[in-house]
Amino acid sequence: MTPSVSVLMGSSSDETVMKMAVETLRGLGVECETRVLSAHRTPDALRDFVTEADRRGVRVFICGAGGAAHLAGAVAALTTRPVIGVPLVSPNAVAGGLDALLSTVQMPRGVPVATVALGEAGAANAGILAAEILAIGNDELGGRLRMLREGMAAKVLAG
Ligand code: RP5
Repeated sequence: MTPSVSVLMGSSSDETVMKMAVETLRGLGVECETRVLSAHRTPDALRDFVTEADRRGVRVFICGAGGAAHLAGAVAALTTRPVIGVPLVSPNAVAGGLDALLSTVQMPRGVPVATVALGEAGAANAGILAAEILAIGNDELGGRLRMLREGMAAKVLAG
């Protein structure tokens, strides 16, 4: 069966952070697949994968990349499915990842990327946001998202 979400990352060195998106999705019962593909190093393979994933019925793309982080933008150029961009802090990051944040968020009008926070918090939120998109018209998933929120609130209030 085609997973609902493709989680892409620009390098295997992004895996530790991007697994937060995967774990969040799986925790919510959302099927996903992961691939390492780069806008710069493997442009042809990226185009082939996104075109095929779109055809298979993947509904949301999550893309994590650092530095000149063009992965999410390149994917958004190839599909009209929602694309969520996770800016990552690469080893040679400028200003703590501001380079990746701006590269991901500053898309031209007409080709949006929903950009989340940097790093692990962003990767987890990308998983939640993808689930929220899929929960439109899926009450069961919506219920699991509400439970996640209630669990967070209970933890805060318990001190
Ligand atoms: C980006 O450059 C990747 O997404 C990664 O965050 C960063 C460094 O990649 P490697 O040189 O470790 O492969 O393209």
